[in-house]
Amino acid sequence: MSTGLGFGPITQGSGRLLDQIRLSGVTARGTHGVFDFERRQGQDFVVDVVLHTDISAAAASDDLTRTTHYGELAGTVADIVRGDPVDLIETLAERIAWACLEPPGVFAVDVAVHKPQAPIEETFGDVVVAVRRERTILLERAPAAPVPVVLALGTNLGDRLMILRGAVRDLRAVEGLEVDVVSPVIQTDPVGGPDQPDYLNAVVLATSTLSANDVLAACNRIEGEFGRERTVRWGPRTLDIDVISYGELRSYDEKLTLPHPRAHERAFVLAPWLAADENATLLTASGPEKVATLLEQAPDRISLRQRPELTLEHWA
Ligand code: PH2
Ligand code: MG
Ligand code: MG
Repeated sequence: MSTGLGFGPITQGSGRLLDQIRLSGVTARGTHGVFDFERRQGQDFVVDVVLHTDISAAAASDDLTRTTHYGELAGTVADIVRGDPVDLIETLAERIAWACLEPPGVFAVDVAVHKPQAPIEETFGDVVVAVRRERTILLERAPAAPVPVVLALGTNLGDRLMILRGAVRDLRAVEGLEVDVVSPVIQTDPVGGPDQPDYLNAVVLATSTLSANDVLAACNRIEGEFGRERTVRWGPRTLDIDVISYGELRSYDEKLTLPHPRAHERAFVLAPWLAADENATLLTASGPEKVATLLEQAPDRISLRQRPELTLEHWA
């Protein structure tokens, strides 16, 4: 069995080298292959996996729940090999890679699928397909079933109410995005950034069949249509539409971090969200938290003013 697993170490955004969890030689019978006899008889497939992750929290706490359980990982891999047959070990490798990226702490995965009894009419040692897949690919995948999406809207330049209404209208028109609930509008003091006017904020709850990247692209397009310019970070803006969460997806991508890295501490997001869904929860670094609880701790909650006369719902 080869021990030179993977393609070597990778670095996280900060430049720090990631740790690895390596599992090799997971052997299970599958019926993958192009030829009929392979589909009928089946054969052994052997899989090696390298998870690129950060094990320091698990090591410091000696806590299994803070890492990926290698026994479960092996079971997941073997189940995929024993599962639905495909023609190519390329397809099998990719399927295994997607499954290995599910646990939140896995930044990337290397998967090697060996087919030692492959139908090759020459003497050969082994045949392997090896792939590396990074977490960011999860942002590109259209979901198998519609995914709940939370969007936060903010504006502090121009005719703010008309802008929010226009944004909701345009979100409703996005193909593959179903707007389910539009929150009440609140007025908020600016949080961070330069001296600037008050904001109107609202939250839209939607369901989507788009990939997370496509949801972001739709939001950015609508921002652009309302004349959004990106000059000063946290500066005044005609329209900001942030993707707060996309199902349970966790992403550390700098263009789209999910859930939104500051939503948990921003009353201007949490308050309208809670008004739209009293049971709302947000995935935080320490697991799911009730939005109601987070709101009680949000520093900017004191600056919120209800504006019930500013309605967005049922406005076409
Ligand atoms: N958005 C920001 C920065 N600060 N403050 C309020 N009150 N509302 C916002 O929407 C907001 C902000 C960056 O997106
Ligand atoms: Mg924002
Ligand atoms: Mg934004």
